Amino acid sequence: RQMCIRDRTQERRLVTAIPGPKSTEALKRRTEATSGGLGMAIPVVIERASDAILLDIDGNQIIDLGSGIGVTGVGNSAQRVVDRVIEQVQAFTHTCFTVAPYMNYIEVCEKLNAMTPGSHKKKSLLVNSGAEAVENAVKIARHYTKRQAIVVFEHSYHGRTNLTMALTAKNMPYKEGFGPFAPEVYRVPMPYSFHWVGDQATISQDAIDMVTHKIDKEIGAHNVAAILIEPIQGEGGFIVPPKGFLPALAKYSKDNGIVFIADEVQTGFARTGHMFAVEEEGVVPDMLVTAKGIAGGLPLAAVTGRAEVMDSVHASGLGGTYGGNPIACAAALGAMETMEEENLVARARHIGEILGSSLRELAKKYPVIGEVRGRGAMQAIELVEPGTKNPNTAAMSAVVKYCQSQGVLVLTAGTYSNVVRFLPPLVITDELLKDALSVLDDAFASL
Ligand code: PLZ
Repeated sequence: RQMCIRDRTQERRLVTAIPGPKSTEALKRRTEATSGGLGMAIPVVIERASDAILLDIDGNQIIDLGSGIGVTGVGNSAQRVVDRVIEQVQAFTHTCFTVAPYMNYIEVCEKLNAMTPGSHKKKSLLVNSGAEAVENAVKIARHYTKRQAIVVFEHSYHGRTNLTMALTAKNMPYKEGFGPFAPEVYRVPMPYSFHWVGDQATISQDAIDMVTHKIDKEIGAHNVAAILIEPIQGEGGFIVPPKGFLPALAKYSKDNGIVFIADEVQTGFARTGHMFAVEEEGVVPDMLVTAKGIAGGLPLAAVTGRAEVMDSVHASGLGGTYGGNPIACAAALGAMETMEEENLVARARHIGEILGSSLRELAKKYPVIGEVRGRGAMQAIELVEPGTKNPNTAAMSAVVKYCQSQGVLVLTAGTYSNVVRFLPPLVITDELLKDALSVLDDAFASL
């Protein structure tokens, strides 16, 4: 902890403008040295971080409401993660699990098998990124079912590799110019209630009818290997499916021998006030894909699924040099221990209450906020031209920029680029969260 900034308190503190002079200089080198294809949410260079505070090289302390896109739920440089990583890096750094196995890979899989929904026998596979985990889930589902078609949804996001670009909905910036894309991927309607044209009262059933009609008539259910869905869509704009939709999809999958895959890369690990978001409606997926929050910031991802599905692949059909690297596994054990011991599921619900009520208050005051949605510590506001549902990208950019200038980092999202999303570390203090929300209020007042 001394290595971090925990000697300072968790508080927002600005000593220069954002960006300060040192960041401005350093960002010139960024432009010179790094690919222009990379984005940047906030123009500062980070020196240290702890829990929900980022310290930049100019000495500014910024409140982190993004957790590095939903990764540092347990806090940045969380103590149990740091301790276990140091111990592991001194013990050994790499063998490759498929060359010479080690215990902490096995322990992470045991934990995942136990903590994911369903009492059936489960097995896991570890890889490096969310996209790689999604790719492996698709590989395994195809191998198991001996079918090829994959059904995905409007507004979905599953990654940036070739297959996962095909699975992802939004063209710009993710797919533009990067084709051709992988075949046998079929996109079906998503019940996005805020923009749904039909009756809200019957949205869930109407959407299920549309999806199953498309599958039955255009693909053939017997050709579908997997239905893949984020239980709350992340990059798409925190779109929460209406009640009943996920259970109905799971049932349709079961009835038709289709592997039901939940992509919990963004929703996983206590984020939504459940360990996994599918638990809200008691849905038990055949496979569950995790990444981000699994290891407190180290690169790790996993596929956890029914033993008979996961074991259907021939030996050496799955793998990779770094998948389940021992240092990342050590971090995951530290992160999982933190989730349990600090009861981060309950903490996410508590954050959800503060966040939800504050955002709803703001929505009453500022008609530019069209909708507040999400669950637990995963909530967002969709910005519109007042009185309409037309996207207001300009307002989104202005709000984000204002927050940054005051030392609050918020992320954006949305198919229509008009969503401000909140993914705070689950260990953020109430005071820090309330301070950040008061800045957000000022941001809307300044519009
Ligand atoms: N599935 C649901 O949210 C990653 C993307 C950031 P990787 N989302 C953040 C960016 O702009 O690249 C994500 C996700 C869901 C899969 C992924 C992919 O996870 O670890 O980024 O590969």
